[in-house]
Amino acid sequence: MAEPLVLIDTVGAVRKLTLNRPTALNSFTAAMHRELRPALDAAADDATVRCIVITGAGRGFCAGQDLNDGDVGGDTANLIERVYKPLALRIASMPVPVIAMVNGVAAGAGANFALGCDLVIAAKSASFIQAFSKIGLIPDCGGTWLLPRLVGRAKAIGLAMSGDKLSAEDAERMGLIWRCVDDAALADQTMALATKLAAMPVKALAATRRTIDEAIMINYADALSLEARVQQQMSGQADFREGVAAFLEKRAPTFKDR
Ligand code: T3D
Repeated sequence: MAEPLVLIDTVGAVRKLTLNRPTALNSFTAAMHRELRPALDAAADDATVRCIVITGAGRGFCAGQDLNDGDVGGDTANLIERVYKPLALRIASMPVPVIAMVNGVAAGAGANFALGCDLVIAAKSASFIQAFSKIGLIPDCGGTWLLPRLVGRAKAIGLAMSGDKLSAEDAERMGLIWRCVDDAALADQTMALATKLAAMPVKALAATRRTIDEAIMINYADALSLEARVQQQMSGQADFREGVAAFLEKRAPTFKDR
């Protein structure tokens, strides 16, 4: 039987998805997308999953669209509408935090797929490349939206136009990613972070992502009103009551909402 193109492991409340085409640096094919989307949907629907980690097998994270796959060079708008837009929106709407554990090179749509996750933790030897310009394309998979918001217009345009490789250390310095760690520590530090997030009120963490993303696009007064509305919803959740009770009773909380 053929190897799965997405490996699925569960450790406690953490679901780990590993892109598994290491000989082509885990670049996306139609077949891989056909496994990745259901794997994300299943994680979203599984009440026992409270944090997701996405990584790549072998020496790369993901080299973007597989340039040998049948989809390339055809109806690109259709490919993006059909595949990359739903993928980016799926990540942005996950009910639990999503961590990209970037173990190696992340290029093209692979880089922006990682950057669309809530937290990006990368090995020192990893790198990020907006490879699109080198083949006459523009950043996709959310890149044009994410890059200026993460690093500002000047750096966004520099990265996107040059297509230069950015080391994980520079990516952290620039504010493109959350953390860069020693290669040997990547798996343990990511799992420690994922386990910590999984024990937190994940419904509020997902609402935090949603609200920050929305607040970026509205004015200050509207953002304050948005906070009021979302906070009203959150304060009606069992997790809020549990958090306050645990604080007052000087005990560790047990959060269950999702
Ligand atoms: O219509 C549309 O396609 C629109 C959609 C666009 C979305 C996109 O993502 S566009 C951007 C596509 N990605 C790229 O342009 C990146 C291409 N890859 C590279 O530039 C380099 O591979 C890297 C800089 C990422 C890594 O370089 P290096 O030297 O570490 O590895 P390598 O030797 O180039 O690659 C290793 C193998 O992976 C190699 O195969 P081989 O020769 O050992 O059989 C290489 O061909 C393969 N590979 C890497 N990236 C891709 C790929 N195969 C297919 N597609 C790839 N994107």
